[in-house]
Amino acid sequence: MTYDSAPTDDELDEFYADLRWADLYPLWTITDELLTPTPQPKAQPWLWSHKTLRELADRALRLIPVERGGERRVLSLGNPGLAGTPYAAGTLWGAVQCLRPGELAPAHRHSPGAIRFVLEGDGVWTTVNGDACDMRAGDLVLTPSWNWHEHTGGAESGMLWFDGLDLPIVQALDAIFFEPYPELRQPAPEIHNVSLTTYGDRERFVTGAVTDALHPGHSPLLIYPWTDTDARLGAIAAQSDEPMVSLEYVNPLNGASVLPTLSCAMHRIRPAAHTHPVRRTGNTIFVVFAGSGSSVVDGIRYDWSAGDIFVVPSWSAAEHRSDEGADLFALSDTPVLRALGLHREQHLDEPQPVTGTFTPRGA
Ligand code: GTQ
Ligand code: FE2
Repeated sequence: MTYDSAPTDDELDEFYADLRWADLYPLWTITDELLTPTPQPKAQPWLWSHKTLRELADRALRLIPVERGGERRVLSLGNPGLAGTPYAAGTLWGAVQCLRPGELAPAHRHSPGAIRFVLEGDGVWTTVNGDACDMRAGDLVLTPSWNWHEHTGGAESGMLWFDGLDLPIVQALDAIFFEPYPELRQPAPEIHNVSLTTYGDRERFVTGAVTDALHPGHSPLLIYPWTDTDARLGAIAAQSDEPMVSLEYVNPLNGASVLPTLSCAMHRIRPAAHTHPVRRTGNTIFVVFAGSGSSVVDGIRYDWSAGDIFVVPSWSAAEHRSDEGADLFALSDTPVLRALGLHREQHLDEPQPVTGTFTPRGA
């Protein structure tokens, strides 16, 4: 074979056409889109305001029944950068869900794992593999992969909770399975919150630096009541002069993240505090549970208050500030990045210059 160092344009055109015909791509033309110096997530930093979420959830409550097939009254956060996919970030599903009083969201199971963080209200319980977990504002409830689960509405109305799932990860791994339970509901348990009675006296938070250990299983504790989370945050805040104190909800048996794919944390920002900017691999959804403040993400300021939900994509620099103090729930895919040796973190020395402010829909 001789090597032609001066091919003609026609030869090259024909060659590239034949590559396309043969379902082959020449890497040398796409190297810089594929092997970017740093992560370039398609998802953008974004914020959904509580006002808009609440208003549209109320209309869904009025207009849409919950039935087998549709399964859930859920409004999923669709990141505008992801062009029509119902995902909050490339790896994370985030949504708000609501139920009418006395309503049932029928039992099913699926390979994606889910967490629920209650924003407002009271009276709903989620039955997870036979264990009825009561849900009140600030509680975290787990429905791990392949566990049967249904939601039952009590007498109260106006309940709204945040759903987080690893659905996009399981989807990317082509490992989605779904099955409806043969009946609408699992047998009604006589007592509720059995996992809490069983494991509730064990250590179930990691404080300080949030560094989840890895475990392929999920936490056997299925409910983390807000009263405990709040008390623990208060205790560590009293001993710390950091601008923000954090705790991660963990498996009480081994200190691992609550689900193999998802880590859940609660951050308490002190009044008049400003956190140091940091970027890390992996996506995070922040749910503002209490208070108000703002976050600067890649130079844009996102003002937030209770009930707002915002996304910080992988490798975006983020810092938070609050005047009155605030509690931020955070859901991330960190355990996956750690398991695969892809976790990286970079602390920035200086606060980011702010070049603009974000206006959420409906503001
Ligand atoms: O409540 O079971 O947001 O199956 C997405 C899928 C919630 C649920 C979601 C689900 C559920
Ligand atoms: Fe589900």
